[in-house]
Amino acid sequence: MSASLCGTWDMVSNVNFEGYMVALGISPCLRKTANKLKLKKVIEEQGGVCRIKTLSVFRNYTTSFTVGHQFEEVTRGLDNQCLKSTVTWDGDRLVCEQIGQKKNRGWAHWIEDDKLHLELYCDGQVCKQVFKKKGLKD
Ligand code: VL7
Repeated sequence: MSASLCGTWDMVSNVNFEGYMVALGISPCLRKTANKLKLKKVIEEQGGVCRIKTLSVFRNYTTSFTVGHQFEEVTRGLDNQCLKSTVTWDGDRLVCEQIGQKKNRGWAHWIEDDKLHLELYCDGQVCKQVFKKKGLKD
């Protein structure tokens, strides 16, 4: 895990979260709640294991993985699917491929202008989220 992704990050923008959630088959009621959330990312690495926590007042979601090793990901509290996920580095992007019932599902993280960027994609929909380091101004 590149040191620069590690830390606590606060969401500053969230584009097409709605489209991504529709592609995941999330109910209108849950989408309405989720769309109002300001998400936080806590990214840590210890002994070769990376942990990404997505935190909110409503629900939290944590995934832990070793880069380059496929793992079983259960998206509990999200769309509740069992996925075969693999995280790799593509240049300076940390990229996850999530194999399951949905086509073309995954995400990519990278740093740009001191911000943490995230693209979440599923079945042709792309959600773009940007986070700033906690405690720093934009
Ligand atoms: C995880 C949520 C919407 C259902 C609840 C909304 C609660 C807070 O995969 C993700 O992160 C990766 C990359 O950083 C690491 O796991 C994004 C949040 C996307 C999808 C589904 C709405 C219900 C959201 C947990």
